[in-house]
Amino acid sequence: MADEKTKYLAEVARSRPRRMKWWHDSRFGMFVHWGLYSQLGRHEWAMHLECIEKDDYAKLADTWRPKRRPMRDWARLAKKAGMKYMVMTTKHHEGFCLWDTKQTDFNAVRRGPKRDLVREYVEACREFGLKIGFYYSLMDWHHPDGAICAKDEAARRRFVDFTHGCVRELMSNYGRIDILWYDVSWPLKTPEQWESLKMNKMARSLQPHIIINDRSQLDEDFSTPEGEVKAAAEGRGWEACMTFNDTSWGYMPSAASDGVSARDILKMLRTAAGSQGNLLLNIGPTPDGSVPSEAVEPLTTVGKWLQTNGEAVYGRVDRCALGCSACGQCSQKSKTVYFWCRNWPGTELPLGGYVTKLEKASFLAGGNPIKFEQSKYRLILKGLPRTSPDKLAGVTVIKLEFKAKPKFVGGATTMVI
Ligand code: JFZ
Repeated sequence: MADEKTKYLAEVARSRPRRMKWWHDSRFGMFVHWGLYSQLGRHEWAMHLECIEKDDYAKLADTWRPKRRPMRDWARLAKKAGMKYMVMTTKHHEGFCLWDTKQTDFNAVRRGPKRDLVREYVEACREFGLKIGFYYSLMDWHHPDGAICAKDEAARRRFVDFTHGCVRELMSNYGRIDILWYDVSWPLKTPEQWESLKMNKMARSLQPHIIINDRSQLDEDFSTPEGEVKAAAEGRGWEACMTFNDTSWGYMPSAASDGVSARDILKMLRTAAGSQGNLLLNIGPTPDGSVPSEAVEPLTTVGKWLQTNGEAVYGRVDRCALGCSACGQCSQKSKTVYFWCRNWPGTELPLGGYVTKLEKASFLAGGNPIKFEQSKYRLILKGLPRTSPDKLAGVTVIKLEFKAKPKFVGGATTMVI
């Protein structure tokens, strides 16, 4: 068994660079949390937090009436925002399956919506040229064995068969799927209990190119820091998932006032791009599936910004140096450093620590050249406008083309030592 796992993980690691190239190059995706909880508008954990009885909660399955193909609006906005892929909750902790499943009647075809919402989602992604991810919660508050499976072997057997059955359907019935995004593996404590190895092998046999996250108790392809944009160890793919309101993944009208601006999103995106990570930014559509209002303007603005600054974001990036100025931070591709200036300094911008010869400085948007002086540890950009040229979000990217991949020696202390 240990042998089989080692062999599997080695095989997965071997094919990983080929499978994950598009994902790394994409950098930016849309997460969508949409389910019965959207009708409550009080967080996707409302059933648990508010101790709602299972049968009472299940009534929400009959009152849910999404409008016609709302996923097209999500996909259109994602595309406009410069996002390259989507991940939608096919089943969250509440246990309601958004697809046409044979594993349970608690699904969108049998109950209120009377349609396969996963199929509509997949079609919308394809229509707008976005890669397709399925979020699937292992934890299930509705399934009768979902909790007792930890203590009762017969229940575990049934629940694992149910889980694998769900994953098999999702991997079989919708054509090519690009990402399998598992979540919360409570209450089983080991991948052996979940039979994760068997489950993920099955997923990979049905979708050989698929990328799987790290929440089935096997490390698989990438890490998923949550609530903060934080790099995993070098060489390990990572994707931060973030909400629009710091509170809820599901629709929550009152949380809109804690909103996230285009400028905030660019900060997250810079952190991701600077450390070879991805950003999966969540929207929680309204019960009928409309895009939540707080997401529209910021995402549209970010999309406009990316039209002229995308080069600093998409594609193969290196990990970049930290701390050459308090006016902004960098992303980097080999010999080229992109300095994302958030705190515009006025007509001069000094950058510390780059000791490789700079050949050219320019504004990434528009391409106008910038004059500069370089001494041993300092680079001074000159003749800049008095205010930030970027009127969309006040984030101006300066492209610095060095003679070679730049060497960086951080901080004045290096000169003293
Ligand atoms: C989970 C869910 O409970 C939540 O509702 C949402 O779907 C989110 C994307 O994922 O929450 C988690 C999962 C993992 C961690 C924290 C919250 N974690 O690893 O810190």
